[in-house]
Amino acid sequence: MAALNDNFSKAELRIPAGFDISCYVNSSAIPADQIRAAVEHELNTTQFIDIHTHLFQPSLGSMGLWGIDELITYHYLEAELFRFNPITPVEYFSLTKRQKADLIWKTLFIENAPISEATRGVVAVLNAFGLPTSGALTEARAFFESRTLETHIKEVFRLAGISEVVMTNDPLDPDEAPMWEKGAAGDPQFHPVLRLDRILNKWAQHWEVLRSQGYDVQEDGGGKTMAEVRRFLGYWSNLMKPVYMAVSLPDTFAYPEDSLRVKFLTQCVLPICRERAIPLSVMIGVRYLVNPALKLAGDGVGKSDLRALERLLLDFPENRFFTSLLSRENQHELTTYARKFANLMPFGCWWFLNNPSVVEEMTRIRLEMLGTSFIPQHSDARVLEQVIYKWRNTRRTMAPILANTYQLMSEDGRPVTREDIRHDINRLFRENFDTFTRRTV
Ligand code: HDL
Ligand code: ZN
Repeated sequence: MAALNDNFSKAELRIPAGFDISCYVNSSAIPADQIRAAVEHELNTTQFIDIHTHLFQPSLGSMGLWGIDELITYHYLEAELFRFNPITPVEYFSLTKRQKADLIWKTLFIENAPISEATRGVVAVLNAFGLPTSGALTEARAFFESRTLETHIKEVFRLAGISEVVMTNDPLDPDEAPMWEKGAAGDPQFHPVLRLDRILNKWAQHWEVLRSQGYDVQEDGGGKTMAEVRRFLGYWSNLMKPVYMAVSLPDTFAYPEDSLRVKFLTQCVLPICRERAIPLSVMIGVRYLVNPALKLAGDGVGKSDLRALERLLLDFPENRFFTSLLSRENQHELTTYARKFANLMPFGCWWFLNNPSVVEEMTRIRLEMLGTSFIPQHSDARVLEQVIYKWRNTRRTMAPILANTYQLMSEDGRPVTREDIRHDINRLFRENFDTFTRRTV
């Protein structure tokens, strides 16, 4: 019997009965009927990096959302509530957090089966902690209230199979910014990102905030504005030490364009990203507040003209771009562009795309055209415990797709080994991020 991989004993590997143990030796070909099990094992035993979330390190205190009432009042579920319950958004938003959660729970989880992606996710979190997934919320509320945040985070990350998450940090958020300036302690499991939306998309509403902080900026972008915005971004980059900068852009995003957004992008953001050797993440395709009454749940999606991205990639070859697009119709184009530009890293199945039916299609297109040179998923989690179901779903969707990919490779004459699978999963869910952000060259 071939020696086991020396890192694991047979018991630790939890090898299924009747499993041909020889394929546990790294370089042995895996029999076709064992490929799926090997893929599942490697997915389950690799800790992923979650490269885009709205989670916060513990030192940012109240910015971080967690617990059952936050899970149930996630804006994805608020949108679903209004389809099942006659309550108006104005009436709903006048309720307390607990009243909102009680209404959503009754409507989407008791009166109706929780079969949507977002409702099923809450069920998966409750189940992961052994809590009732129907009936009253009493026990669940008592459980989460009993938890200590630091130990809870470690347990949640363990259950999700992630080693670290990347945050979204807004230097113009009136609640978050002061915490950074007071010296919020960093955390090795939470990586900062400098988020640029209020400058690039809402300059008219925010230029006076910069002015009040001593930056000599003008609403029309004239005078010293560009130099001063560079100084602002430099100050916050030194304070936050972001692993990348990020911005969400509308479906109408255009480049080149005679606009303040493009001036800030080309004269301030991209030069600083080059200086600091960090990527810019452009997330394109949002139609903001198509229904303003729904607030955070009110955004929609629009197909983008990717020639804007094409020109950015061409004009700024020294910059690296993480890119996630919101429209399903843009995905094949994005994958094609990634074949043309090595400074483009497609990532994730964003927001309305993070459903198994679409994730499967996107991931298969990307594997077929890019091999493992992309990042399949991020959670976009807003509430801590969401990473548990979002990453469980990713593993569940990825396993058959990866297994099929190796099946085809084997049928075409190249047997797959355990080492292949381990290497590829590590590249997809860790190494591509580390390399693209220059955390490891
Ligand atoms: O702009 C973004 O980062 C988006 O992910 C929005 O936060 C969006 O509201 C969201 O939560 N998507 O999952
Ligand atoms: Zn997001």
